[in-house]
Amino acid sequence: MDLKDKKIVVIGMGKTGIATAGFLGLQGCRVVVTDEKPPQQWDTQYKHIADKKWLETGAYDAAILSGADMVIPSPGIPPYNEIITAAVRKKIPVISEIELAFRFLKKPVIAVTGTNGKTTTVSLLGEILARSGKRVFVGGNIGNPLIQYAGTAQKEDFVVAEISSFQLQWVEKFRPFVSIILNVTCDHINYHGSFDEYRRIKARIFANQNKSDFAILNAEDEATESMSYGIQAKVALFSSARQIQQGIYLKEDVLVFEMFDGSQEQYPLDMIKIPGLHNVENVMAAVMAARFCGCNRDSIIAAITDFHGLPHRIEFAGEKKGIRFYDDSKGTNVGSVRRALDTFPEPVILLLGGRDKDGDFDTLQPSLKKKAKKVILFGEARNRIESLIGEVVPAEKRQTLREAVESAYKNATAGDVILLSPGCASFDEFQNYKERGKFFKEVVRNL
Ligand code: UMA
Ligand code: ADP
Repeated sequence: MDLKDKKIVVIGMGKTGIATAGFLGLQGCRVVVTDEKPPQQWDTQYKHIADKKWLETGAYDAAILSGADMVIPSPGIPPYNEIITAAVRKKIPVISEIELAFRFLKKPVIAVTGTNGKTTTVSLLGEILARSGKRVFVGGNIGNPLIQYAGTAQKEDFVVAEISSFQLQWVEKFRPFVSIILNVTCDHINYHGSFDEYRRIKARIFANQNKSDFAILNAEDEATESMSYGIQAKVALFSSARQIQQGIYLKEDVLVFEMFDGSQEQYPLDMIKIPGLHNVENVMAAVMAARFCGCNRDSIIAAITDFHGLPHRIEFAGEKKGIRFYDDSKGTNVGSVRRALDTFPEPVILLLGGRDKDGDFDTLQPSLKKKAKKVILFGEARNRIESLIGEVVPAEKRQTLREAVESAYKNATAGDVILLSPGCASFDEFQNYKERGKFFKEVVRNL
């Protein structure tokens, strides 16, 4: 891709936009950047490019497109943004940062998408590849843009990339060697417009693969299972519920991997230290991806055994008077709340709420009925959630997370689990899910 002397418009001056602008500057482009916020509020990294000769700032409207050869929106800019729609109308190419990065990547990409489990799976895959002696870069939606890596010497053997639906919105040639789609449940509807559109965009992860590549899908996920038709790559499925012919499945206390050459491999279930059947699914996907990258069984087992999960994903947060607390602050959609509830046999007091993302809380009713003793609703979304979950379990409303935790504790008896799995974004009360999880743990400590 020859970008020299091209005028490229970059929208959004967060992590992605700044890294993209920096990369383009080094390619000899004229880079024009814009953001809905004033420059004083741009990511602090902006100071590293602010006075470069190749950089200009422009207005946050379609006038910025005059003479532009290409537009690169940051992932957070929705497709209905007026600069993007104007660019599409004027037939100016719009590509995402991962597309740009892909054109410059020299190493095979293992791309992981799905509504839930991406960060856990890419982190685990990174550990497995490293344990198998491979050099690996782990990046993408997990926090470090791929474009940053594309500008380095690229000495690693593999790139493991967490890929969001936002990043897939504007891809053309992006072609992973191994792609994984863990699941697709309701999320980001306000960005994509509908569940069908969200699902359609997610499926782009396979679109450019060919028969030398691998596509890994969840056989038990309604929305992803049917995606396998039309995929050119070799398709391997994973199932936590039934035997399958090509792929991996859970059978009592082993994972059975039926490989493409007709041979079979087994992995002990007790190597998995992270909780819940959903994590067994993440592990199954990671095992197959690792095998396709040439990792051996012993290293895979060793890395999985040593992987104890990430903070804020059903993380044990303490015990008081026989009541156990779990921090699942990263559970920001209904699908993840459902899987968190499935993880516990005990009566659960669930803390649900925050800033709503149009979640389909009505679909939680069966799980609540089965597992929850009580639901404490908090934050901006509390009234809407109350109207959607109905009266399947006793519910109570509190304004803040602190009040919710205190009330849950008053209502609990020994043997109960108090679970923060909010099913919502955190931005009504906190900077992000990490801050919310830390705050939860602090309140628990001080009870
Ligand atoms: N902005 C606009 N107009 C808009 C929206 C945003 O100008 O309509 C501006 C903001 O003022 C801000 C900048 O865009 O200055 C932020 O851009 P961004 O939201 O794309 O954020 P980045 O800092 O570039 O971070 C992005 C991902 N953010 C989103 O997808 C929203 C990060 O994922 C990712 O880690 C990072 O790139 C590196 O790849 C975050 C995320 O929440 C963690 N992702 C979603 C998720 O996981 O559910 C998809
Ligand atoms: P993502 O990066 O896709 O947001 P994370 O690994 O950070 O995924 O986990 C986010 C939330 O989803 C957590 O609440 C976690 O417990 C839950 N989760 C993890 N894996 C799965 C899965 N395979 N299916 C459903 N929920 C999951």
